[in-house]
Amino acid sequence: MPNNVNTSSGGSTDPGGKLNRRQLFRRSFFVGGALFTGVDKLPWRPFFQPPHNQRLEGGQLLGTIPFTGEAPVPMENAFGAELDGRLYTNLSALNAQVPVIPADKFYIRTRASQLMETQKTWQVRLGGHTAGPPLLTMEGLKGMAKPMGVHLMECAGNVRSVHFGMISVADWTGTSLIDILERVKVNPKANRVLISGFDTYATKSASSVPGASWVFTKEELKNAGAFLATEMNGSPLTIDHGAPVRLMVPGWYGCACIKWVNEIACTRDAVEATSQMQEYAARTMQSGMPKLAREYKPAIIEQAAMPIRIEKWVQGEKTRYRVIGILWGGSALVKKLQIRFNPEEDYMDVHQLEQTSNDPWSFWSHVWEPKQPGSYLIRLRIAEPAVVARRLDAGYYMRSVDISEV
Ligand SMILES: Nc1nc2c(c(=O)[nH]1)N[C@H]1C(S)=C(S)[C@@H](COP(=O)(O)O)O[C@H]1N2
Ligand SMILES: [Mo]
Repeated sequence: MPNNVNTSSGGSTDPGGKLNRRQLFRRSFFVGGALFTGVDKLPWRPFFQPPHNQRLEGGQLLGTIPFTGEAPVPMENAFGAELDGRLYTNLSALNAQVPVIPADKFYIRTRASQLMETQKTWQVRLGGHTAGPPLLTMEGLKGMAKPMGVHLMECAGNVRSVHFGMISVADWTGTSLIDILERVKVNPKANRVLISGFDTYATKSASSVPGASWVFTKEELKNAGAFLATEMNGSPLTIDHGAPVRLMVPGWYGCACIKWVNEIACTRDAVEATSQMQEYAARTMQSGMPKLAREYKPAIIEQAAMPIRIEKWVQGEKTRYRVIGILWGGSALVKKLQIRFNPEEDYMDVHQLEQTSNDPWSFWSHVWEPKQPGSYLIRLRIAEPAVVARRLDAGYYMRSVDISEV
Protein backbone atom coordinates (compact mmCIF):
# COMPACT_ATOMS: atom_id res chain seq x y z
CA MET A 1 0.00 0.00 0.00
CA PRO A 2 1.52 3.35 -0.92
CA ASN A 3 2.41 5.48 2.03
CA ASN A 4 0.03 8.30 1.17
CA VAL A 5 -2.99 6.28 2.25
CA ASN A 6 -4.38 7.57 5.48
CA THR A 7 -6.12 4.63 7.12
CA SER A 8 -6.81 6.33 10.40
CA SER A 9 -8.94 9.16 9.07
CA GLY A 10 -12.65 9.13 9.53
CA GLY A 11 -13.75 7.93 6.13
CA SER A 12 -17.23 6.46 6.12
CA THR A 13 -17.02 2.71 5.99
CA ASP A 14 -20.62 1.88 6.68
CA PRO A 15 -21.44 -0.98 4.35
CA GLY A 16 -24.82 -1.61 5.88
CA GLY A 17 -27.07 0.80 3.98
CA LYS A 18 -30.02 -0.93 2.29
CA LEU A 19 -30.52 -0.66 -1.42
CA ASN A 20 -33.71 0.90 -2.66
CA ARG A 21 -35.74 -0.79 -5.38
CA ARG A 22 -34.29 1.16 -8.21
CA GLN A 23 -30.77 0.47 -7.06
CA LEU A 24 -31.56 -3.23 -6.75
CA PHE A 25 -33.00 -3.16 -10.20
CA ARG A 26 -29.97 -1.39 -11.53
CA ARG A 27 -27.75 -3.96 -9.95
CA SER A 28 -29.66 -6.95 -11.24
CA PHE A 29 -29.58 -5.34 -14.63
CA PHE A 30 -25.85 -5.04 -14.40
CA VAL A 31 -25.37 -8.54 -13.01
CA GLY A 32 -27.64 -9.96 -15.68
CA GLY A 33 -25.02 -8.98 -18.22
CA ALA A 34 -27.43 -7.01 -20.39
CA LEU A 35 -25.18 -4.01 -20.24
CA PHE A 36 -25.00 -3.64 -23.99
CA THR A 37 -28.60 -3.23 -24.96
CA GLY A 38 -29.78 0.30 -25.32
CA VAL A 39 -27.69 1.64 -22.50
CA ASP A 40 -27.73 5.13 -23.97
CA LYS A 41 -31.53 5.22 -23.74
CA LEU A 42 -31.64 4.39 -20.08
CA PRO A 43 -32.83 7.08 -17.71
CA TRP A 44 -30.11 6.10 -15.25
CA ARG A 45 -26.40 5.54 -15.55
CA PRO A 46 -25.19 2.17 -16.86
CA PHE A 47 -22.97 1.66 -13.81
CA PHE A 48 -24.11 0.56 -10.43
CA GLN A 49 -23.29 3.57 -8.28
CA PRO A 50 -24.08 2.96 -4.65
CA PRO A 51 -24.78 6.02 -2.53
CA HIS A 52 -21.63 7.54 -1.14
CA ASN A 53 -22.00 5.91 2.25
CA GLN A 54 -22.22 2.39 0.85
CA ARG A 55 -19.48 -0.05 0.13
CA LEU A 56 -18.45 -0.38 -3.49
CA GLU A 57 -19.80 -3.70 -4.71
CA GLY A 58 -17.40 -6.39 -3.49
CA GLY A 59 -14.88 -3.70 -2.63
CA GLN A 60 -12.72 -3.00 0.35
CA LEU A 61 -11.97 0.49 1.56
CA LEU A 62 -8.23 0.88 2.08
CA GLY A 63 -8.28 4.44 3.41
CA THR A 64 -8.41 8.01 2.30
CA ILE A 65 -5.89 9.98 0.24
CA PRO A 66 -5.01 13.41 1.62
CA PHE A 67 -5.48 16.49 -0.52
CA THR A 68 -2.18 18.00 -1.61
CA GLY A 69 -1.15 21.63 -1.32
CA GLU A 70 -2.99 22.02 1.99
CA ALA A 71 -0.51 22.40 4.84
CA PRO A 72 -1.52 20.84 8.17
CA VAL A 73 -3.53 23.13 10.46
CA PRO A 74 -5.16 22.25 13.80
CA MET A 75 -8.56 20.72 13.11
CA GLU A 76 -11.56 20.31 15.44
CA ASN A 77 -9.84 22.11 18.32
CA ALA A 78 -10.33 25.76 19.15
CA PHE A 79 -7.12 27.75 19.29
CA GLY A 80 -6.12 31.40 19.57
CA ALA A 81 -8.09 34.12 21.32
CA GLU A 82 -10.75 36.71 20.54
CA LEU A 83 -10.68 38.02 16.93
CA ASP A 84 -7.85 35.64 16.01
CA GLY A 85 -9.46 32.59 17.66
CA ARG A 86 -10.57 29.80 15.32
CA LEU A 87 -11.87 26.26 15.11
CA TYR A 88 -11.83 24.45 11.80
CA THR A 89 -14.37 21.72 11.08
CA ASN A 90 -12.99 18.48 9.67
CA LEU A 91 -15.02 17.98 6.50
CA SER A 92 -13.19 14.80 5.51
CA ALA A 93 -15.08 12.89 8.19
CA LEU A 94 -18.57 13.98 7.12
CA ASN A 95 -21.29 11.70 5.93
CA ALA A 96 -24.98 12.13 5.25
CA GLN A 97 -25.99 9.98 8.26
CA VAL A 98 -24.85 12.75 10.57
CA PRO A 99 -27.07 15.69 9.70
CA VAL A 100 -25.45 18.27 12.01
CA ILE A 101 -22.01 19.18 13.31
CA PRO A 102 -21.82 18.93 17.12
CA ALA A 103 -21.38 22.37 18.71
CA ASP A 104 -17.84 21.57 19.86
CA LYS A 105 -16.84 20.82 16.25
CA PHE A 106 -18.82 23.57 14.53
CA TYR A 107 -16.34 26.04 13.06
CA ILE A 108 -15.47 29.19 15.00
CA ARG A 109 -14.46 32.50 13.49
CA THR A 110 -13.71 34.88 16.41
CA ARG A 111 -13.75 33.52 19.96
CA ALA A 112 -15.55 35.29 22.77
CA SER A 113 -14.07 38.53 24.03
CA GLN A 114 -12.29 38.53 27.35
CA LEU A 115 -14.19 41.74 28.08
CA MET A 116 -17.62 40.17 27.52
CA GLU A 117 -20.44 41.65 29.53
CA THR A 118 -22.03 39.34 32.06
CA GLN A 119 -24.34 36.85 30.40
CA LYS A 120 -26.80 36.81 33.31
CA THR A 121 -28.30 40.21 32.67
CA TRP A 122 -27.93 40.22 28.88
CA GLN A 123 -30.43 42.38 27.03
CA VAL A 124 -30.98 43.33 23.41
CA ARG A 125 -31.74 47.04 22.95
CA LEU A 126 -34.45 47.84 20.44
CA GLY A 127 -33.76 51.23 18.89
CA GLY A 128 -35.14 53.61 16.30
CA HIS A 129 -38.82 52.87 16.78
CA THR A 130 -41.65 55.08 18.00
CA ALA A 131 -43.41 52.77 20.43
CA GLY A 132 -43.01 49.36 21.99
CA PRO A 133 -40.59 47.78 24.47
CA PRO A 134 -37.07 49.29 24.42
CA LEU A 135 -35.43 46.04 25.45
CA LEU A 136 -35.64 42.34 24.86
CA THR A 137 -34.66 40.25 27.86
CA MET A 138 -33.21 36.78 27.52
CA GLU A 139 -36.26 35.36 29.34
CA GLY A 140 -38.47 37.04 26.75
CA LEU A 141 -36.40 35.75 23.85
CA LYS A 142 -36.22 32.21 25.19
CA GLY A 143 -39.96 32.29 25.79
CA MET A 144 -40.62 33.13 22.14
CA ALA A 145 -38.03 30.68 20.73
CA LYS A 146 -39.13 27.91 18.39
CA PRO A 147 -37.34 25.23 16.34
CA MET A 148 -35.84 26.98 13.30
CA GLY A 149 -34.53 23.95 11.44
CA VAL A 150 -31.19 22.75 10.14
CA HIS A 151 -29.12 25.43 8.44
CA LEU A 152 -25.63 25.81 7.10
CA MET A 153 -23.21 28.61 7.86
CA GLU A 154 -20.06 29.36 5.88
CA CYS A 155 -17.46 32.04 6.50
CA ALA A 156 -16.95 34.23 3.45
CA GLY A 157 -13.25 33.80 4.19
CA ASN A 158 -13.38 29.98 4.04
CA VAL A 159 -10.17 29.00 2.26
CA ARG A 160 -8.25 25.98 1.04
CA SER A 161 -5.32 26.59 3.43
CA VAL A 162 -7.64 25.65 6.33
CA HIS A 163 -9.06 22.66 4.42
CA PHE A 164 -12.21 24.74 3.85
CA GLY A 165 -13.02 24.02 7.50
CA MET A 166 -15.09 27.19 8.00
CA ILE A 167 -18.41 25.71 7.01
CA SER A 168 -20.79 23.78 9.29
CA VAL A 169 -24.41 22.80 9.78
CA ALA A 170 -26.52 22.94 12.95
CA ASP A 171 -30.11 22.53 14.08
CA TRP A 172 -31.17 25.90 15.45
CA THR A 173 -33.70 27.23 17.94
CA GLY A 174 -34.57 30.90 18.02
CA THR A 175 -37.00 33.71 17.31
CA SER A 176 -37.79 35.07 13.88
CA LEU A 177 -36.60 38.66 13.37
CA ILE A 178 -39.90 39.52 11.77
CA ASP A 179 -41.73 38.41 14.95
CA ILE A 180 -39.45 40.69 16.95
CA LEU A 181 -39.90 43.67 14.63
CA GLU A 182 -43.66 43.27 14.82
CA ARG A 183 -43.49 44.02 18.53
CA VAL A 184 -42.22 47.54 17.96
CA LYS A 185 -43.83 50.42 16.11
CA VAL A 186 -41.42 51.56 13.46
CA ASN A 187 -41.24 54.96 11.80
CA PRO A 188 -42.16 54.16 8.16
CA LYS A 189 -39.04 56.01 6.95
CA ALA A 190 -36.82 53.69 9.00
CA ASN A 191 -36.90 50.75 6.60
CA ARG A 192 -33.48 49.29 7.37
CA VAL A 193 -32.48 47.21 10.35
CA LEU A 194 -29.03 47.52 11.95
CA ILE A 195 -28.12 44.46 14.02
CA SER A 196 -25.09 44.80 16.28
CA GLY A 197 -23.15 42.50 18.58
CA PHE A 198 -20.66 42.90 21.35
CA ASP A 199 -17.29 43.26 19.64
CA THR A 200 -14.73 44.90 21.92
CA TYR A 201 -11.60 42.91 22.67
CA ALA A 202 -8.71 42.93 25.12
CA THR A 203 -6.16 42.08 22.42
CA LYS A 204 -5.48 43.70 19.08
CA SER A 205 -6.00 41.42 16.08
CA ALA A 206 -3.41 40.86 13.39
CA SER A 207 -5.97 40.66 10.62
CA SER A 208 -9.50 41.57 11.73
CA VAL A 209 -11.26 44.86 12.45
CA PRO A 210 -13.31 44.95 15.67
CA GLY A 211 -16.97 45.96 15.35
CA ALA A 212 -19.63 43.49 14.27
CA SER A 213 -22.88 44.79 12.84
CA TRP A 214 -24.79 44.47 9.60
CA VAL A 215 -27.61 46.42 7.96
CA PHE A 216 -30.50 44.53 6.35
CA THR A 217 -33.80 45.50 4.81
CA LYS A 218 -36.87 43.97 6.38
CA GLU A 219 -37.47 42.10 3.11
CA GLU A 220 -34.02 40.54 3.27
CA LEU A 221 -34.58 39.36 6.84
CA LYS A 222 -38.00 38.05 5.93
CA ASN A 223 -36.97 36.31 2.71
CA ALA A 224 -34.00 34.62 4.35
CA GLY A 225 -36.04 33.59 7.40
CA ALA A 226 -33.49 35.30 9.69
CA PHE A 227 -33.74 34.58 13.41
CA LEU A 228 -32.10 35.32 16.73
CA ALA A 229 -30.69 31.96 17.79
CA THR A 230 -30.48 30.95 21.42
CA GLU A 231 -29.82 27.22 20.91
CA MET A 232 -27.75 25.06 18.64
CA ASN A 233 -28.45 21.32 18.35
CA GLY A 234 -30.83 21.48 21.31
CA SER A 235 -28.42 23.10 23.78
CA PRO A 236 -27.86 26.74 24.68
CA LEU A 237 -25.30 28.43 22.42
CA THR A 238 -21.69 28.12 23.55
CA ILE A 239 -19.93 31.36 24.33
CA ASP A 240 -17.69 31.11 21.25
CA HIS A 241 -20.75 30.65 19.02
CA GLY A 242 -22.36 33.83 20.31
CA ALA A 243 -24.11 33.08 23.62
CA PRO A 244 -26.50 34.11 24.86
CA VAL A 245 -27.94 35.19 21.49
CA ARG A 246 -26.74 35.44 17.90
CA LEU A 247 -28.18 36.26 14.52
CA MET A 248 -28.59 33.49 11.95
CA VAL A 249 -29.43 34.44 8.36
CA PRO A 250 -29.93 31.20 6.41
CA GLY A 251 -28.32 31.31 2.98
CA TRP A 252 -26.06 34.28 3.82
CA TYR A 253 -22.37 34.19 4.65
CA GLY A 254 -21.41 33.94 8.31
CA CYS A 255 -20.11 37.52 8.43
CA ALA A 256 -23.74 38.68 8.52
CA CYS A 257 -24.58 36.26 11.36
CA ILE A 258 -23.69 38.62 14.21
CA LYS A 259 -22.77 36.96 17.51
CA TRP A 260 -23.43 38.30 21.03
CA VAL A 261 -26.28 40.46 19.66
CA ASN A 262 -26.95 43.48 21.85
CA GLU A 263 -28.88 45.88 19.63
CA ILE A 264 -31.49 45.86 16.88
CA ALA A 265 -32.15 49.34 15.53
CA CYS A 266 -34.45 50.50 12.74
CA THR A 267 -32.63 53.12 10.71
CA ARG A 268 -33.17 55.46 7.78
CA ASP A 269 -32.62 54.26 4.24
CA ALA A 270 -29.42 56.27 3.67
CA VAL A 271 -27.54 54.72 6.61
CA GLU A 272 -23.83 54.05 6.11
CA ALA A 273 -22.46 50.55 5.67
CA THR A 274 -20.88 49.16 8.85
CA SER A 275 -17.16 48.40 9.18
CA GLN A 276 -18.04 44.69 9.10
CA MET A 277 -19.87 45.12 5.77
CA GLN A 278 -16.89 47.01 4.36
CA GLU A 279 -14.37 44.49 5.70
CA TYR A 280 -16.28 41.72 3.91
CA ALA A 281 -17.21 43.65 0.76
CA ALA A 282 -14.83 41.79 -1.55
CA ARG A 283 -15.54 38.38 -0.01
CA THR A 284 -19.31 38.88 -0.35
CA MET A 285 -18.75 39.90 -3.99
CA GLN A 286 -19.74 43.56 -3.79
CA SER A 287 -18.46 45.90 -6.46
CA GLY A 288 -15.79 47.89 -4.66
CA MET A 289 -16.46 48.95 -1.09
CA PRO A 290 -19.70 50.95 -1.19
CA LYS A 291 -20.29 53.67 1.43
CA LEU A 292 -24.02 53.19 1.97
CA ALA A 293 -25.72 50.06 3.25
CA ARG A 294 -28.29 50.20 0.45
CA GLU A 295 -25.51 49.84 -2.12
CA TYR A 296 -24.73 46.34 -0.80
CA LYS A 297 -26.16 43.27 -2.46
CA PRO A 298 -27.35 40.52 -0.11
CA ALA A 299 -24.32 38.54 1.13
CA ILE A 300 -25.80 35.27 -0.13
CA ILE A 301 -23.92 32.04 -0.69
CA GLU A 302 -24.15 31.20 -4.38
CA GLN A 303 -24.25 27.60 -5.54
CA ALA A 304 -21.01 25.86 -4.61
CA ALA A 305 -19.54 22.36 -4.47
CA MET A 306 -16.26 20.74 -3.45
CA PRO A 307 -14.66 17.36 -2.81
CA ILE A 308 -14.24 16.56 0.89
CA ARG A 309 -12.64 13.11 0.78
CA ILE A 310 -10.90 10.78 -1.67
CA GLU A 311 -11.38 7.16 -0.76
CA LYS A 312 -9.12 4.43 -2.04
CA TRP A 313 -10.75 1.06 -2.65
CA VAL A 314 -9.73 -2.29 -3.97
CA GLN A 315 -12.45 -3.96 -5.97
CA GLY A 316 -11.47 -7.42 -7.20
CA GLU A 317 -8.10 -6.83 -8.81
CA LYS A 318 -8.77 -3.19 -9.44
CA THR A 319 -7.82 -0.07 -7.57
CA ARG A 320 -10.70 2.39 -7.49
CA TYR A 321 -11.02 5.83 -6.04
CA ARG A 322 -14.21 7.42 -4.88
CA VAL A 323 -14.52 11.16 -4.56
CA ILE A 324 -17.00 12.26 -1.91
CA GLY A 325 -18.17 15.82 -1.89
CA ILE A 326 -20.70 18.35 -0.73
CA LEU A 327 -22.95 20.74 -2.60
CA TRP A 328 -24.39 23.82 -0.90
CA GLY A 329 -25.61 27.38 -1.42
CA GLY A 330 -27.77 28.63 -4.26
CA SER A 331 -31.54 28.61 -4.42
CA ALA A 332 -32.55 25.96 -6.94
CA LEU A 333 -31.84 22.23 -6.95
CA VAL A 334 -28.89 21.30 -9.13
CA LYS A 335 -29.70 19.14 -12.12
CA LYS A 336 -26.26 18.80 -13.62
CA LEU A 337 -23.19 18.68 -11.41
CA GLN A 338 -20.03 17.88 -13.33
CA ILE A 339 -16.48 16.97 -12.32
CA ARG A 340 -13.17 17.28 -14.08
CA PHE A 341 -9.79 15.75 -13.24
CA ASN A 342 -7.01 18.00 -14.54
CA PRO A 343 -7.61 20.72 -17.11
CA GLU A 344 -6.83 18.33 -19.98
CA GLU A 345 -9.70 15.98 -19.24
CA ASP A 346 -13.34 16.64 -20.05
CA TYR A 347 -16.03 17.40 -17.51
CA MET A 348 -18.28 14.45 -16.83
CA ASP A 349 -21.51 14.11 -14.89
CA VAL A 350 -21.06 13.30 -11.23
CA HIS A 351 -22.37 9.76 -10.71
CA GLN A 352 -24.32 10.10 -7.50
CA LEU A 353 -26.07 13.17 -6.25
CA GLU A 354 -28.89 13.21 -3.76
CA GLN A 355 -29.93 16.80 -3.22
CA THR A 356 -33.21 17.61 -1.56
CA SER A 357 -32.54 21.23 -0.61
CA ASN A 358 -29.97 24.00 -1.07
CA ASP A 359 -29.63 24.52 2.69
CA PRO A 360 -28.07 22.62 4.39
CA TRP A 361 -25.49 20.80 2.25
CA SER A 362 -26.04 17.65 0.20
CA PHE A 363 -23.61 14.88 -0.61
CA TRP A 364 -22.41 13.55 -3.93
CA SER A 365 -19.95 10.84 -4.93
CA HIS A 366 -18.06 9.83 -8.00
CA VAL A 367 -16.14 6.61 -8.64
CA TRP A 368 -12.93 7.48 -10.37
CA GLU A 369 -10.40 5.38 -12.22
CA PRO A 370 -7.43 7.64 -12.94
CA LYS A 371 -5.72 6.74 -16.20
CA GLN A 372 -2.23 7.00 -14.75
CA PRO A 373 -0.44 7.89 -11.52
CA GLY A 374 0.22 11.58 -11.04
CA SER A 375 -1.16 14.80 -9.64
CA TYR A 376 -4.77 15.60 -10.30
CA LEU A 377 -6.62 18.85 -9.89
CA ILE A 378 -10.30 18.29 -9.18
CA ARG A 379 -12.75 20.91 -10.30
CA LEU A 380 -16.55 21.00 -10.31
CA ARG A 381 -19.09 22.95 -12.23
CA ILE A 382 -22.84 23.27 -12.53
CA ALA A 383 -23.61 22.75 -16.20
CA GLU A 384 -26.72 24.93 -16.15
CA PRO A 385 -26.45 28.45 -17.58
CA ALA A 386 -29.15 29.79 -15.26
CA VAL A 387 -27.23 28.88 -12.10
CA VAL A 388 -24.97 31.64 -10.75
CA ALA A 389 -21.89 30.11 -9.12
CA ARG A 390 -19.15 32.73 -9.34
CA ARG A 391 -16.89 31.38 -6.62
CA LEU A 392 -17.14 27.84 -7.88
CA ASP A 393 -16.56 28.97 -11.47
CA ALA A 394 -13.51 30.98 -10.45
CA GLY A 395 -11.86 27.77 -9.21
CA TYR A 396 -12.12 28.78 -5.56
CA TYR A 397 -13.06 25.29 -4.35
CA MET A 398 -10.56 23.28 -6.45
CA ARG A 399 -8.56 20.64 -4.61
CA SER A 400 -5.69 18.41 -5.70
CA VAL A 401 -4.48 14.87 -4.97
CA ASP A 402 -1.47 12.74 -5.82
CA ILE A 403 -2.35 9.30 -7.11
CA SER A 404 0.48 6.78 -6.87
CA GLU A 405 -1.33 3.62 -7.93
CA VAL A 406 -3.96 2.94 -10.61
N1 LIG B 1 -19.77 39.90 17.29
C1 LIG B 1 -19.23 39.20 16.27
N2 LIG B 1 -20.04 38.46 15.50
C2 LIG B 1 -19.54 37.75 14.47
C3 LIG B 1 -18.16 37.82 14.14
C4 LIG B 1 -17.32 38.61 14.96
O1 LIG B 1 -16.11 38.70 14.76
N3 LIG B 1 -17.89 39.29 16.02
N4 LIG B 1 -17.69 37.09 13.08
C5 LIG B 1 -18.64 36.77 12.04
C6 LIG B 1 -18.12 35.85 11.05
S1 LIG B 1 -17.01 36.50 9.95
C7 LIG B 1 -18.57 34.56 10.94
S2 LIG B 1 -18.06 33.58 9.70
C8 LIG B 1 -19.50 33.99 11.93
C9 LIG B 1 -18.94 32.73 12.53
O2 LIG B 1 -19.76 32.18 13.52
P1 LIG B 1 -19.23 30.93 14.35
O3 LIG B 1 -17.92 31.34 14.97
O4 LIG B 1 -20.26 30.59 15.34
O5 LIG B 1 -19.03 29.83 13.37
O6 LIG B 1 -19.78 34.89 13.00
C10 LIG B 1 -19.95 36.24 12.61
N5 LIG B 1 -20.39 36.99 13.73
MO1 LIG C 1 -16.70 34.90 8.35
